[in-house]
Amino acid sequence: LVMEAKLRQALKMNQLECYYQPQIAITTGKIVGAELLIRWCDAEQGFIPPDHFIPMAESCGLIHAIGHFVLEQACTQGYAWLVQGLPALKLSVNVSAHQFSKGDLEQQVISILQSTAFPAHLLELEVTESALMHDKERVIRTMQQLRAAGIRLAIDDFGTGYSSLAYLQQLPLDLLKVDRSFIEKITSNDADKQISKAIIELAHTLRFDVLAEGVETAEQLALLKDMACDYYQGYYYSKPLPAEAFRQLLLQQV
Ligand code: G
Ligand code: G
Ligand code: MN
Ligand code: NA
Repeated sequence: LVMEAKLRQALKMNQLECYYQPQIAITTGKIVGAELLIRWCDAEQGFIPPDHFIPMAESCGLIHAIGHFVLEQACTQGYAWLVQGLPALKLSVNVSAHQFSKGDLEQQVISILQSTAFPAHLLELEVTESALMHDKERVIRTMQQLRAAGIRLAIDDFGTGYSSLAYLQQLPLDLLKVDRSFIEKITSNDADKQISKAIIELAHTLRFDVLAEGVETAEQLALLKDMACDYYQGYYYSKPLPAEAFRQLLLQQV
């Protein structure tokens, strides 16, 4: 409860900050976008990892306010960078299952896009496989509405859930993100290598782009390139960065 009050306060006092992890096109080596990852730095407790406070925020309902904050941050920052003349970048926001099933996500996102003037096609929502497993009819409808508004959709942590291929085929997805657990052992474990390869082929068969998460070495990247993976993110290129550091990194490549 103390933690919940603190988180509420942190949100109000602007002590939550979004970091940006570059997403890179494998063929060109260029940054094409970034995933926003929230950070909470508390004056007394120091850095509190999202793995810790996101589940808490989900159970107490604060996730809706936090989710709104991150979406607004993405669109505001994205628009500011466009106005500054930086190359158009896709910004990816993690959307919790709770936000996804509440029923007003589409309206919320559309209203933020309108008030910030950020182009819908540069915003991507990342939803985990498990978030899509509940009310499938409704999930499909929500996704179709978001898609109709021009927003991109990605499936996060792919390979760890239980999506059937029949279901996956019905989802209006743009991007499939291969879970970091497969990439981690892609060069040392043949099963993980074959699974990654199969996921990449599956994505392409369904006409989705595919991104590998958690790439940490040149060897992993080389293998992914051979497998025709489209994009990657990971410490090999950059860890998540504060907005200004990310902007500096972008400026180096233009
Ligand atoms: O950078 P990393 O430690 O940040 O993130 C840990 C976990 O927290 C990841 O599973 C990530 O999806 C989740 N996370 C980070 N930022 C957000 C956010 O803005 N919203 C939600 N729902 N989850 C987030
Ligand atoms: O669950 P989700 O994919 O949204 O969150 C991504 C998580 O992975 C974040 O905690 C992020 O900081 C972390 N991450 C990003 N790149 C790497 C990497 O190369 N290695 C490891 N170990 N973690 C990473
Ligand atoms: Mn993610
Ligand atoms: Na992930």
